[in-house]
Amino acid sequence: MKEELETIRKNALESIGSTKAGADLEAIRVKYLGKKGELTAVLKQMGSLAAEMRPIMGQMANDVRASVEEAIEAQSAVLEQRAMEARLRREAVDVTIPGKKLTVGHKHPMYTVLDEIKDIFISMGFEILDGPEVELADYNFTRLNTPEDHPAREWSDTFYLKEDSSILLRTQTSNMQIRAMETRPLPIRVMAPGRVYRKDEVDATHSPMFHQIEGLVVDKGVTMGDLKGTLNAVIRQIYGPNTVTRFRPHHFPFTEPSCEMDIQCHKCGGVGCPTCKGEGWIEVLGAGMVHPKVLSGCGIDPEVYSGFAFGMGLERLALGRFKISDMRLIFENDVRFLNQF
Ligand code: 2NL
Repeated sequence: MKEELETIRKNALESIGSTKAGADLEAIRVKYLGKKGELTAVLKQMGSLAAEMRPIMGQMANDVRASVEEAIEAQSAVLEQRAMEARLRREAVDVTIPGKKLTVGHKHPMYTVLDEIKDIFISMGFEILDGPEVELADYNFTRLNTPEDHPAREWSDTFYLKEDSSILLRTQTSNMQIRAMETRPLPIRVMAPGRVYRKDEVDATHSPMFHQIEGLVVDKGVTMGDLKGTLNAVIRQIYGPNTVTRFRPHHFPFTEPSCEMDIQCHKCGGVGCPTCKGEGWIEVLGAGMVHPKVLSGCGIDPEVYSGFAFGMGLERLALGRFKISDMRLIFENDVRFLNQF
């Protein structure tokens, strides 16, 4: 029996020493110390021993149990330690690796120009409006005195989103001003910048998507004098205090009378040069007194109130300002171009 106990101790300690996982240790405990384990089996033979041998063998069996339990405990601590070390290695963070460099971009040149213009209008008491680019034809055309048979509503010029021509990509930002007149208390001073869409082929001066700035003032007693004074003040802040301007008669369906505003060429002083294509003047915007039909269509009495409105293209302003020769550069987003501003 003594040999049997020694064999159990030897085998148990050997297999404990070579375990790699906690579950294996538990299996060993069951195999040797469990109710049906090898040590228990040996103890069951105690009855057949001489009486004086029983305490000695009992003592030895207890010794074996204690040393196996001790070894299991010790091996369990070793495995835990190993697992912790492996985990630390796996999750190690090298704090000496250099960080990722953040590259900070900058504002697109066109938005530099737009932000300046917004500041000018805000300083004059205008509110800046933002609104939908997908619009009802009603807000884009009909309420701007452009009825269904008007040539400006041709399918060849406008991106329609429905067969019945009722929904479209807005061709101007006037939709926002109509919405403002519908919903806001008078007087109104608003400015609506944003993307507009027309079926134009891409070339140096055209793009099917471009940006417009429109403005609208409605109050009692607003006159063409207010239009000229306001636009002169705005244009002189953009192009310089000594800019010479002129207003030419024009036609828009939504204003009456309508005009276009030119600035005298800053390059040649009006003599004629490549910058102004020999004209001496450069067109900068369209404007006019809001048509009485547009006012009354928004529930404003044209006998009591009057207003002026204007619209200009933002790309053309940015091209002139930064001496950029081709509109495509504005939209291509080539960083070699954009980095220059
Ligand atoms: C241009 C000309 C213009 C307007 C836009 C407008 C808006 C309302 C009522 C009346 Cl709600 N008019 N806008 C008026 C005149 C000209 O734009 O050449 N744009 C690039």
